[in-house]
Amino acid sequence: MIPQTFELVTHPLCPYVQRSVIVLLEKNLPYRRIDIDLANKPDWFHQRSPLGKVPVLITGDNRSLFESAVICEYLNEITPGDLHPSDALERAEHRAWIEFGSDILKNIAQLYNAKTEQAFNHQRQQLRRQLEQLDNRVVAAPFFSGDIFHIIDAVYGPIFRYFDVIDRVLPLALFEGLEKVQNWRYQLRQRPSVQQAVAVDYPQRLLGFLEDRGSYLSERLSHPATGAS
Ligand SMILES: N[C@@H](CCC(=O)N[C@@H](CS)C(=O)NCC(=O)O)C(=O)O
Repeated sequence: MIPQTFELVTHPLCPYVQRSVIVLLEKNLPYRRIDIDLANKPDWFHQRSPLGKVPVLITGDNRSLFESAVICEYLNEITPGDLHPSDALERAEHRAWIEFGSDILKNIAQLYNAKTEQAFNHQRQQLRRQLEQLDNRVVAAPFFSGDIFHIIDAVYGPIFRYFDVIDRVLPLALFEGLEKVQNWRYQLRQRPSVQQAVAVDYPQRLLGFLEDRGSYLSERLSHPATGAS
């Protein structure tokens, strides 16, 4: 591999950014974050990001790569140590469950944007079903497939982090009885790369972002002791 310092175009709250950062950290790759305002994207960003989304990885020779799953795969391929299983079918399964993780993220966004209690509860049920599906699949001893940390673990760390923050203010009880997923969530929370993928002010920033959605969850987070859920 050519020695290089990567630049990663980021947003402080983005879970897709976090998975790329976790892989950079797991691979001990030097990188510099460039946080941008997604509500006011700089002109240069559109040249770098055809979909207008973060993360974008800028390589040492000034090429750009977009889409977090692709960035993670690339970083994995150019460095020693494989963050995917060696068996082809197991590797493919990991990729499938990574896609499942992206679907969970879409449902989380729908949960925090839901305008009514009914829509919120519908999304909560969707997420609960997805966590049950995960519970049937995950090994969680301690990671998705056992004792080796893989890219898929980098994907789920940021997913669980949402609930670490929300549950402190408004317990959603999404993980109740799902012991394997709970254990996996706990193990990922202890992983230094997962912890270091966000700044120390992440919980306050996330809560501020959620409270500004003008949604049912915004209202509940602002007044957690009132209202039914
Ligand atoms: N599929 C993309 C999703 C990335 C994504 O949705 N990023 C969000 C922030 S978390 C974004 O940049 N949104 C800006 C926009 O859609 O305008 C990936 O995996 O990289």
